[in-house]
Amino acid sequence: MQVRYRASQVRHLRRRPPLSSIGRHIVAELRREGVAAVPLEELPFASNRALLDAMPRARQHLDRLDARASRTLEYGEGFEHCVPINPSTIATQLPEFFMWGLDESLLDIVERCIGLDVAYHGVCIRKELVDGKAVGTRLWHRDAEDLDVIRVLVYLNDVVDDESGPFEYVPRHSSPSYRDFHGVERIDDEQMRRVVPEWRWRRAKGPTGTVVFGAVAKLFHRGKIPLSARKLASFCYTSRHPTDERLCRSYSFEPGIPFVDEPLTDRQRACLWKYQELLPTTASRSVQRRPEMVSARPESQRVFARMPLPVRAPRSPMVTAAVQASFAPSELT
Ligand SMILES: O=C(O)CCC(=O)C(=O)O
Repeated sequence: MQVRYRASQVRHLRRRPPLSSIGRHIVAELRREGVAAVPLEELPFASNRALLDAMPRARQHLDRLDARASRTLEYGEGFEHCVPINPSTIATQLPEFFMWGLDESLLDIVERCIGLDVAYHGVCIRKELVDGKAVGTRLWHRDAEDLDVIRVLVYLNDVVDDESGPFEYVPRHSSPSYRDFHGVERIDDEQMRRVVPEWRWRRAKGPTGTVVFGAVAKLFHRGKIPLSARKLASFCYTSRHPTDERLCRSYSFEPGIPFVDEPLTDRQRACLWKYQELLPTTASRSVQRRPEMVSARPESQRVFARMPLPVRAPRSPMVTAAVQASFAPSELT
């Protein structure tokens, strides 16, 4: 698998999109540190204005949500620490968020990081519950949808201190592997301290509009337990042949796709991966209504439950050697 993935990255080298200087900076930081945090206004993205205009509306939506929102959740499990806005609501009332994730300049950066054509799994807009619980993505983990997973977080409120629950991570150069935890599946702070001293942990803080790029399959990270209701938009990307399709689907924007009534370029459509067929046709666009829970896929084909993050199987020495022997085929290798 790894060898085939690397070979595809090598073939993709010729097609790498060019980057702006800030794009090059982000890619370099992801390679070095695994995380890059930049203010939204420093990103030369055509859709920034629309996103900024939509932010107050998103915050209002989130303010109205409480723990009862989980009863009408369009996602599966994995939301015990937060309440999200449903994908169909985003598609119809906050499409600027979904479309920002498809901005061609953002896709260029993500494509350079992954080194392959990318699949966009959508955006999750959510608010943390202030309950002090170490659950879900508040535990230390590496994302396992694919060999490379890029998450782009946009803070919708100030996250300038530890109490606001910043994205916390162990930088790539110090990041352990699952094997270092000897089979422990619930990696809380105490477990992490045993393997990586706390002074090596980093926190991505910043005011409203801070954009955090994370190579989240390559480093241990978590959302620090907040003392206030942090609000966040989280965008997710993998290759188009992810290692764990079920995990990709469990937390995806799939229920929102039938309501995306926006013009898309061929590249943007292709980034929707296996969901392109769910886009409304021109004829059906005007009759789409926001439902509480709808997907064009039959129930039997939908997989909602977010699976526990699998512990990655140790690589065989032969595969490791083959991968190390090859030259770096992607920006993050
Ligand atoms: O909430 C955060 O800051 C981290 C989110 C996270 O770890 C994830 O989505 O995998």
